[in-house]
Amino acid sequence: MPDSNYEEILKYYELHETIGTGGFAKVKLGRHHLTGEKVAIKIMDKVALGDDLPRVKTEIDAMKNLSHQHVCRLYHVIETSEKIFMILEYCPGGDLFDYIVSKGRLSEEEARAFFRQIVSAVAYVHSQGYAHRDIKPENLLIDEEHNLKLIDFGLCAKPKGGLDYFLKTCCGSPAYVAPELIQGKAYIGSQADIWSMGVLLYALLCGFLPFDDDNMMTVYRRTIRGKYTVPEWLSPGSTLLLDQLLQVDPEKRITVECLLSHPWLMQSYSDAVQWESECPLGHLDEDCVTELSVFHNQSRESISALISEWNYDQMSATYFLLLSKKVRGKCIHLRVPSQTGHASTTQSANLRAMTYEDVPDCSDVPCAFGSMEFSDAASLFKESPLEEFILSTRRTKQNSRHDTQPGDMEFTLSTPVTRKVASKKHANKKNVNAESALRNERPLVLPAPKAHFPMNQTEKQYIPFQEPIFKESQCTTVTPIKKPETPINTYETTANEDLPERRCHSVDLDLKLAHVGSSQKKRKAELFRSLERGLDKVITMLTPSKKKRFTRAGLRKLKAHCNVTMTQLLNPDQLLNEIISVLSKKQVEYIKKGYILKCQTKPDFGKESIKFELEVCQLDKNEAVGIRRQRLGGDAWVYESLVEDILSSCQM
Ligand code: 6BB
Repeated sequence: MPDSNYEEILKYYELHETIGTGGFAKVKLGRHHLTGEKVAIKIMDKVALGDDLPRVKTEIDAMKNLSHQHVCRLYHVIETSEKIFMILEYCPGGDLFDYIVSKGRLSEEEARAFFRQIVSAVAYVHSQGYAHRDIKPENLLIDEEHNLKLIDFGLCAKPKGGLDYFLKTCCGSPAYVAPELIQGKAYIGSQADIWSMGVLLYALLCGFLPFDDDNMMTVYRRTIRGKYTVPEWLSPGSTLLLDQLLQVDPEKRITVECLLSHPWLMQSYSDAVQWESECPLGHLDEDCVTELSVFHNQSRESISALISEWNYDQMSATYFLLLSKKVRGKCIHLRVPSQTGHASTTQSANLRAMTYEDVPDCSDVPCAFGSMEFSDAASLFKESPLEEFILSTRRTKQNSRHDTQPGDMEFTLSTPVTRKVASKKHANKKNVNAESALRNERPLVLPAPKAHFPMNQTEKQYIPFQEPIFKESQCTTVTPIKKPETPINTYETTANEDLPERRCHSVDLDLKLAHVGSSQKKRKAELFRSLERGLDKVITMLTPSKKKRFTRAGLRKLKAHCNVTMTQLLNPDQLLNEIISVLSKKQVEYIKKGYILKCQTKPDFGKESIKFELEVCQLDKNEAVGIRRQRLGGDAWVYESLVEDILSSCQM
């Protein structure tokens, strides 16, 4: 196993900026030397992972087995003495949650187009014997072609006897979790996924969640009751489908098979949802094999044999990335080492620092390496000390998730437990009163501690959810409860179990965070009002630009995007100075790189540090300057509030 962490990854990839953080991983933009293709690099520190290491193994094992047009592709796994790197498909559209927020809610047509892809992905995952168990908009990414890709298989389960076998580990994100899991019953993984898909469809069509509240206990109670409001804009067809998905009794819930040709999903489509893989691993693409065999000067047979080992090494990555280029109509010539200054699939590393901006394009337009897209601010600067500083932020124990052994007694929550819903601005005010719209748009800031469900000896299943078990006066999240005196079966004790002292500490921390949550709610209302008065928000999604465009002054020219706020100002320096003065007033640390400000809040006790980027840019079709914003780390909700606070404080 290689000792040097970053040296190993740099043999094969350029590393750029962080594009997201989640739980115990950070995700960076990367570029594969040989193909010039962009990739997402998920980086995990083994020591920091601790007990969560099995979760990473679960995710890697599942992703190696899954090959589908709507499942994020795993290309390469690199393990060093300290780190695990997962090199994954790049999805420049970001996640579906942010997309819903940017639009308020989706039209029925757009929701249908997305939901068909979700059904396709989930049907495929189920057909391979897996239940995902954490389906939510944050785990669906949007690729270059505006297609969805399912991510985060760390909580997935593959019951040995097949998907019809019962599972016991209760996991997922509170707002999306099925009632039978909350009740502590043994459950069928595929049925639980269908419930989460119901919550997700509701979020797409409504812009808020069906079972929601500031208090997680209330969320659970509402979920178990299964009653939700039906906004007047929902069509009878959508209402019926939601009813079929959100059936409290899992046996009455619609199955994925029925969904494939459901009338709602068939509306305006002539075919049932296509769930089979369009890219099964068994078949090798002739052209990609030829290119690799020419490149390595080896026979097609030996290259085919090497690829077919599917070691998730440089050979697998190069093959997958070539195939992806071919599918997108780009040329698939590999760059020889002398062109790249980097290692080939077989040669050792040459770590000469070189970016794709340094080298000429490989050929004509379709195969140009030099083009960078909107989200590639990365190429403008390398890793900063600030970044490393943020890297060292504490990973809370409450956020930990781990392996899913059938019979585990723990209730393991998805991390970070962030309830994120759409802007009030977009809610239908006729039907959703201001209070509830505002309440619904408030995300959950609290990471929940694990709760231990007592087991019923005779029934050999968890005792159903009982209110007295959870004392609301004690917590706003699920309070860890006492375990039964006598362990019922061998599954009960897990390596990860928290000591009582530790659990108390977790609750304590959660309560502190709970206050952050409720004050944020009030601030959010204020901020939205002031923002709506003062700012004109651009909510059109950006079409990825093929060329990096700058004005003379080094200002980037960007297209309208949901993350770009327009101003009335014409002078970028004036706007930059204004933002800097507001950041200083608000005690937000920043590093300035041209017109980009890499910002982070000071890590406070009990509060996560929020890391983000603000960039003064020029709008494509406008002389006015704007501000692009991007969250790089920390809670999405706190980030939204903070940035809106900053922007509304700027004189512009
Ligand atoms: C991934 C990705 C792939 O990201 C925060 C967590 C792939 C992310 C991406 C992006 C925005 C712009 C450009 C690329 C596999 N697992 C996780 C991944 C996790 C983050 C998603 C966004 N929310 N491309 N991108 F997200």
